Amino acid sequence: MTDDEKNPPGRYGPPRLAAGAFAGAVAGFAALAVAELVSAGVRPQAGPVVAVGGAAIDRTPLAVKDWAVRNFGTNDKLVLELGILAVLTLFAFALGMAVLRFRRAGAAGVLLFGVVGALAATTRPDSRGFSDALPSLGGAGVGAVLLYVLAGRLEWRPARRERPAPGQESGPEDRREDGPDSDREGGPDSDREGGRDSSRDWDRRGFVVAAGVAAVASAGAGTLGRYLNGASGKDAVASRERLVLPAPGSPAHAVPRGAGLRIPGISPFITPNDSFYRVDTALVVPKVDATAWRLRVHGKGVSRPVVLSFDDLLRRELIERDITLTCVSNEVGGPYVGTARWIGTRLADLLAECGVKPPSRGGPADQLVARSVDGMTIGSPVEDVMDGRDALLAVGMNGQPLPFDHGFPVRMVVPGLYGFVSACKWITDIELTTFDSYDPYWVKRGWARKAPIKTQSRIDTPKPFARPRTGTVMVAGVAWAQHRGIDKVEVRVDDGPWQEARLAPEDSRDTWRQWSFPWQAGKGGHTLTVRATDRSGQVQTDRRARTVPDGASGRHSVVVTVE
Ligand SMILES: Nc1nc2c(c(=O)[nH]1)N[C@H]1C(S)=C(S)[C@@H](COP(=O)(O)O)O[C@H]1N2
Ligand SMILES: [Mo]
Repeated sequence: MTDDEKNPPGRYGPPRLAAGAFAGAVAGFAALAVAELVSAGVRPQAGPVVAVGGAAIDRTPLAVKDWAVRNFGTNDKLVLELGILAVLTLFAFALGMAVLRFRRAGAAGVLLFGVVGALAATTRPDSRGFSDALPSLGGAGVGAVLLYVLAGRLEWRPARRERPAPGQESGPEDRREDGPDSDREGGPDSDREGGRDSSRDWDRRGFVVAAGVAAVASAGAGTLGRYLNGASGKDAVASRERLVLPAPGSPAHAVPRGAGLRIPGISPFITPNDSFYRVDTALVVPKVDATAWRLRVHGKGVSRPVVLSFDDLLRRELIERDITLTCVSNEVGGPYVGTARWIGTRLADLLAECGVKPPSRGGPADQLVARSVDGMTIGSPVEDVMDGRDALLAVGMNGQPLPFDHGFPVRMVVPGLYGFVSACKWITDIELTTFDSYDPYWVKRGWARKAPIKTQSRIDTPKPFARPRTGTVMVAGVAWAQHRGIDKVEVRVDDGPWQEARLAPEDSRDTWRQWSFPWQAGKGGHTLTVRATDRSGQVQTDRRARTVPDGASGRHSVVVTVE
């Protein structure tokens, strides 16, 4: 039997158990709000939800991650954070109910969550040490004390006899605060009223007032923390706003006329920055102040290690190139591919100045490991980076300084390699090493060490399950095989013969190529399939492979009904 059954709660106001759960929720809310406020003084990444989320991302099994990206796309991070909050809410309810019986232990339970958050924050790869524990510990401390105090308002105490009317509210002078185990069963005050035990009661008004004050104060602290965290990157924002990119010494040639087809529904040839796909593990986008940014180049075979500032980098020759970036997590027909006009400095030149030689010329390092400010590690073959392709330390994207989401102030871009083995954002360190001696982040999680981009094509229009009219239907899309180039695209209707599509002019072999196919569509359901052939003669395979470990393969099909 619970206390509530033995002692019917007041006929007016919330039942005691619900009040306990509510107390837990208020304490949990206060803990998160205080953690948010403290993290503004430390750094936003040290907040418990972000830290635990980051730790969860790093530990998520591949299959789950793949499923999350497939189902939630770029909302996967939001879903993760909401999931963490949902779990915390359940635990807060449970602790709040537990505190009715075990006042000290229940309140101390909140501290346990603080320890989990602190551990997650201090063991993140970009952790700055003990200070990262402060938001979690501070938040949990406040949450624990608050829960203890609220639990005091929920303790039984004698009801006031002189006000027998139902619905009475007792003043706080009757409050008893003699600890968790002091519930008295019956006792001298016992009296019964209408068959109900009204000998004991708890301090409803005191509880509601305390919980209300705590909730309002927490909302204030949380809002202030949010605001400060939002403004925390202001040096970085200012450094980006001040930045005027120098004119590239080697500008990109104009995109050839007609490389971007004017067909409704086709992806634009150059993907605008704000619709460029984003894939990374960062729950809080790093805001790096360009004036404080440094890039260190060191490691095996680096006879002249350097540390570069952002100005050093801008003083180098800048080149401008159109390059299509592709994510290894892109499913056949998927959206994680885009083309930008990048401005940056040649990575191979910088490496050569540092004394680096590719393995084919006797260099001892075959892997270049790029590290970001948030602890990401990305490994690329030194051979590919130095083989003459336009491997860039990029500072500009489509005429703008890199957006924060895409790696401000500097990122790598290497034509022909999937992003996870080439495109390190927020880069700060380049280490020359070997594939045998070091596995970077994604490789540790089951992805391939080396991953050149697979020849792929996508139908952008018509959309799946479209209902076009009979007659000429324009089928169109994009095909890519970066650094090899696209030679041919073919379309097949149902089980018919492969028919050559019209290729738009090629911008470069590092970019995708648009194609179109005017289809004489007859009534009924039809399946359209596309395949590309690259300039090395490779025909896009129809063998289906999943994204793990080195990129999806297979052919994109779209089913339509012609009316
Ligand atoms: N620091 C950092 N860089 C990163 C990643 C990351 O998670 N962290 N993800 C990589 C992956 S998997 C891809 S596909 C590209 C995506 O770049 P984008 O977000 O600018 O499109 O960034 C790469 N660089
Ligand atoms: Mo990726």
